[in-house]
Amino acid sequence: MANPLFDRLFGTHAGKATPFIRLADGTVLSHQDFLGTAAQIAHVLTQTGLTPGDRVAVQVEKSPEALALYAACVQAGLIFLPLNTAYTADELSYFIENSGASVVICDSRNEATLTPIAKSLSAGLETLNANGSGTLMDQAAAMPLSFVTVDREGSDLAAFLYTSGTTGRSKGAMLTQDNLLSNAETLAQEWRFTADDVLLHALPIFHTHGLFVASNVTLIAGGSMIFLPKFDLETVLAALPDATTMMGVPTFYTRLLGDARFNSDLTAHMRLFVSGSAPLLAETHVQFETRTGHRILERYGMTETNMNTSNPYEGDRRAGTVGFPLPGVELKITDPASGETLPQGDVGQIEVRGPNVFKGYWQMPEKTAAELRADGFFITGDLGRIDADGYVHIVGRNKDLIISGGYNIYPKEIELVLDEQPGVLETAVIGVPHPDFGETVLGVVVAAPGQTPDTEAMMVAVQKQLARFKHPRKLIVIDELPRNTMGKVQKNILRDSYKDMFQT
Ligand code: MLC
Ligand code: AMP
Repeated sequence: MANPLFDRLFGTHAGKATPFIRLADGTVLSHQDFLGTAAQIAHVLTQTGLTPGDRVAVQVEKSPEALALYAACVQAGLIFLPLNTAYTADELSYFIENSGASVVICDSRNEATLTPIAKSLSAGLETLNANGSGTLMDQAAAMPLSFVTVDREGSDLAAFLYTSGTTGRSKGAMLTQDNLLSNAETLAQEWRFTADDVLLHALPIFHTHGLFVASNVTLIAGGSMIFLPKFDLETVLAALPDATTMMGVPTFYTRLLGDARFNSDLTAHMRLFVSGSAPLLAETHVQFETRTGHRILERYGMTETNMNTSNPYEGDRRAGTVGFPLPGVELKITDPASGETLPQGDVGQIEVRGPNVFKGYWQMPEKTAAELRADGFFITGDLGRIDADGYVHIVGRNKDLIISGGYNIYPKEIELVLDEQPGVLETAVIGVPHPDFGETVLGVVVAAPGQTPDTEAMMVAVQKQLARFKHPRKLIVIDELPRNTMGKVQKNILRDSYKDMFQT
């Protein structure tokens, strides 16, 4: 028996003093240092009584210890459940309850709020802060630096990542060891990662992009990462000369292009810039090449599937396309109504199948069946086409989703909160173009007859319940929502009416 994910990502580095994590202050942690910390955390978790398959809910700031917690879960056969640091207590209660997490690991500053929630759901609670302090590491310090890896199969679950849905209820996407491992192996190969690579890592580690794509690819290649707490323009510019590669959401690249210091001299030594999680405007791609001489490599993925397509490392990286299906991934364009494959070049829904595709939504068989076909094809909800050269183009979404700065926001979740507020008849939440975030959230409100909703009070209600990045940047009150003959709100008309609201 073995533990394929741990053995391949982490185990191969056992005892190696090679650099793995480089911090902005110059500290370098070796693979050995990192694995020692992971082993100590694995002891703490298992000594509190956790057994393989238990869920570990984690809402902590980015730090080497936070990443070691992920490695510890893999080594101990526990299911890692990372959560956006922006989530409110209301949102967290749902995730903890829905996942049946056995323990919650949070920042000390949220301990008082989360303790009663964890207690009421019979979950333990430990703290871990950005500087590595807290009850988790206090206990870990006394633990041995090695841990006997728990046997797991490739089909066993490694992580739950929650993703919102069109009904407003988040779903726990169950990812297996094989899902993560197959994708890491493919990407490292496709993008030519080696032990010499130094990845500039400024992404959060609670989503697929920063956690699995960036970290797993680096681990599998034996390279190192400049591990920054977040994307801060000054820090990123200062760190670039020491990096060979960078992964980011389009906002990273537009922010870099907004600074004249970001030029061909600063990037001459770089090997690769990868973009994903949201559409990279063709104009950003072109501007980037003009400024730096580098062509950004755009790829396409999602929480449920990891990465599906990529532009080629060698060959033409085409602006406005997400490249070709990755080796081992099948991609087809189908008719949303019939599910039949459409003729080459037609626009339809994108479906994917492969070792990267998740196992289903935790305890939601109906939602799983609605999106994951019995033959293994996953209906992504994205609309696209394949051109004559085989490049995949994403042309829109068949799901009501806003992507702001790489974070997914489902309008329904916000509409449910807004609709409940006094004086409101109904609302429609839409995404409109935004120069920094790509898209941003706009709330359109219709007043109940004879009433005037208090939009400021509505924003307070939103703030209490929903993470900051989901908040509408503006609420506007109109007389009525445009509807089609079936009575369905025509969000496309609203999007068109307000498309210039945030454009400069
Ligand atoms: C922060 N804010 C956001 C936001 N991020 N609002 C909307 N959208 C976002 N993405 C809030 C802040 O809380 C702040 O609130 C205000 O907006 C402005 O903050 P900022 O300082 O400009 O934001 P910053 O902290 O710099 O963050 C922006 C960002 C960050 C783009 C750097 O959001 C980020 O790192 N995004 C990456 C997301 C990601 O990793 N996605 C991958 C998902 S996986 P206030 O109160 O100050 O106004 C996936 C699959 C795949 O999609 O294919 O990869
Ligand atoms: P998430 O559920 O957070 O994993 O987000 C996945 C969604 O992000 C996909 O379904 C797409 O809509 C979008 N996405 C990811 N990468 C790209 C890309 N390169 N271009 C356009 N959209 C993308």
